[in-house]
Amino acid sequence: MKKYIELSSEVQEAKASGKAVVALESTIISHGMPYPQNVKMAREVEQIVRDNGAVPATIAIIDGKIKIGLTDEELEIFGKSPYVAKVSRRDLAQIIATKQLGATTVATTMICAELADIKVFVTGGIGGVHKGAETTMDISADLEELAQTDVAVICAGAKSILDLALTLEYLETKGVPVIGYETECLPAFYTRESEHKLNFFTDSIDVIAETLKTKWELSLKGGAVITNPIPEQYAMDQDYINGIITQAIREAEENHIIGKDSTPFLLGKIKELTGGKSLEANIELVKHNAKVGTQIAVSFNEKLS
Ligand code: PSU
Ligand code: MN
Repeated sequence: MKKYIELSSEVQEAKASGKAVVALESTIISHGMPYPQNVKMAREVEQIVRDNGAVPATIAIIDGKIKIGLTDEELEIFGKSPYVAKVSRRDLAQIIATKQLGATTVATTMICAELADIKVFVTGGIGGVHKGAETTMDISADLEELAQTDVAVICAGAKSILDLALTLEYLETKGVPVIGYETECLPAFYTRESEHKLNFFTDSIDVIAETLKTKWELSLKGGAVITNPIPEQYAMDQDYINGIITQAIREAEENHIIGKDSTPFLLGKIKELTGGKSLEANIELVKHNAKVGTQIAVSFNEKLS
C-alpha cells in the first residue's frame, strides 16, 4: 500500500519529530471556490496551522500517488486547472490507477489521512443529506465515511443546502459524535446558529481531544464531527442567506444538476447570488476552523506521548 502514498518533506519531518499534523482537503480548492481566492485561502490556512504549532498536510491525487502535503506549485495547479476530478471513495482507485489529477472530498481526505496516520482534519463544511433526499437519495459519501474511518473533522457545521435535521439523524444512526465547540446548536456554515440542538457541547479543547482519544482507545470505529461556528463579524443574515439558498436549489433543479455536480453548482450559484459575500464568509470560517482544529490536533498529540 505504501507505494501509493507520498509524504511531503515537511510532513515527514513532523512525523519523525512527533509533531502534530493536520489534514486539509483539496476539493474545497478545486471545486469549492474560484481561482485565485482558492489558492490564497489554501496557503493562508496552511500558515495558520503552522502558526498554531502543527504541520499542514493538504491531500490530493497526482500522477498515481496520494500526496500528503502539497508544494506551492501543486496548490496552484489544483486551484487553476479545469481538469481536476472530484474524488469520492468510489473514484479513488480509478483516479490513482489512471494517473489523473484528483481533488479529495471530505470522505476521501479522511481515507487518505487514516492511511497516513493523521487523526485530525480541518475543512469548511461537510456534505450531508440533501433536501429532497427522500426521493433523490442524494446523501453525501462523507457521512458513510464518518461512520467508518477514524478521523476527526473540524468544520463550521453544514450548509442549509442540506437537510440539517436528516443529516443529524443519519449521523446519530451511524454512531458519529457531533460535538459543538462553543455552541449548543449545530452551526449552519454561513450562520452561527440553527434550530438543531446538539447533545454534546463544550468550550474546552482538552475535553474534545480527550473524547477522541477515549473513543478510539475503546475501538469505537469511525470519525467525529467538531462544529465551530463562523466568527460573529463574518456571519451572514439567516433570512437573507436562506432565501439565496432556496433560489440556488431551484436553479439546480431547473438545470437538472444531480450527483457529484450538485454541491459545486450550489456553492458557485450562492457566491454569484450574494455578489461574492458568501465566498468571503466561507474563507473566514475555514481560517477559524484551522486555528481551532490545530489546537485540537496539538492537544490530542500531547495526550499520545
Ligand atoms: N461544502 C462546502 N465546500 C466544499 C464541499 C462541501 O462548503 O467544497 C465539498 C467537500 O469536499 C465535501 C464535498 O466533501 O463537497 C461533498 O460533496 P457531495 O455533496 O457531492 O458528497
Ligand atoms: Mn451527492
